[in-house]
Amino acid sequence: MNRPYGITVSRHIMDSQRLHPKATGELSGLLTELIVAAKTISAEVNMAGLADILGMSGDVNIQGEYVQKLDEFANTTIKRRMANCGYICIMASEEEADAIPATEGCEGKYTLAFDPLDGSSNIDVNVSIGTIFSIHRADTDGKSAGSESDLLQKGSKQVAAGYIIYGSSTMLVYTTGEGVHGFTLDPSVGEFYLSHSNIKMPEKSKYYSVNEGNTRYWTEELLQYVNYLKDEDRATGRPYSARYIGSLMADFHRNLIAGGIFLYPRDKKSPIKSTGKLRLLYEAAPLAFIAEQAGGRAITDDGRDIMGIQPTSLHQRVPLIIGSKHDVDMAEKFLCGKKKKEDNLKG
Ligand code: AHM
Ligand code: MG
Repeated sequence: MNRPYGITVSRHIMDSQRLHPKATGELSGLLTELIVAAKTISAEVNMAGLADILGMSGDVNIQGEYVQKLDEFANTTIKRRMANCGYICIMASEEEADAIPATEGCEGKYTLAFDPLDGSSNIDVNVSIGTIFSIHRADTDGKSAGSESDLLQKGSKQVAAGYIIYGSSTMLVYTTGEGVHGFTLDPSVGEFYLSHSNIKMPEKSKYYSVNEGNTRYWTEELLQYVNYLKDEDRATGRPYSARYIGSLMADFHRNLIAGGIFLYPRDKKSPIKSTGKLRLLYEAAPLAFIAEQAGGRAITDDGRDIMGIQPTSLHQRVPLIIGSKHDVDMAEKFLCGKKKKEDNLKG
């Protein structure tokens, strides 16, 4: 078969590093190690229907959810590889209660927060799922152990973030603050090739993604906004179409490429969701970095910039409104009480 591929992800990372003469190569090394872990997980996810790894492991994680076997596999794969890689001092995983220190003697200057397999409730039904990561620089000299406070940094201080989506193909999407780049895995050679250079999210979209089963638990402002999206107004491209898969990677990735707004607001369904469902460190902040680098925006349902939130705990949850800039701007107007559905009907 003719494979007209060009740039591998390793070359892309090295080329970006060369633009920074003072770079030590440690961030490149870290990303390279993470990509190896991702390829291992990708291979396992692709085999999931055949090997005996579908279903529950029998354990319950820190969030009180049942752990799927593939969750456990992904968590262990990343944890083991990164603890010994020499580039990070401390990690946090969505699946673990406490921070995970690097192996003694292997400490580096970065921290890593990761969701090993987001959307894992979809594993058994073959829906796209993914690994999300967020990298900060620690306050240590790179030779000593990191502490939890090194992990509790604002999204605006991230040095890199990305995700690997295990879908119809496996894709890596990452940013180091110089645009967002996407790579597709050729499983036959085990290499990620640049397939989506400098991704830009369409500024305005025609899709919204939200779990409408929770409507009765929403605020009036949110209800008004979603009803506004469903009203007919050809001039502003409404009604919007609904697209909700219930797997953040699948919903976010579609919106990144095709445009759209994703909402997981706080709701009154359960006390756990009184501050939203998604986690700041493992989901909201890294995706906010990617969205902003692609020209999009990410806020909470009371209009705070996700990137500006100071985390106070490893598993903190936040309401997340993320996607095409114009759509997030409009959502903000409704949610912050500056716009009502009636205003719109007047023009
Ligand atoms: P997880 O981290 O336990 O997998 O949960 C996060 C997932 C996201 O992938 C998705 O956007 C959301 O939960 C869906 O939640 P809901 O089923 O409440 O709509
Ligand atoms: Mg998750």
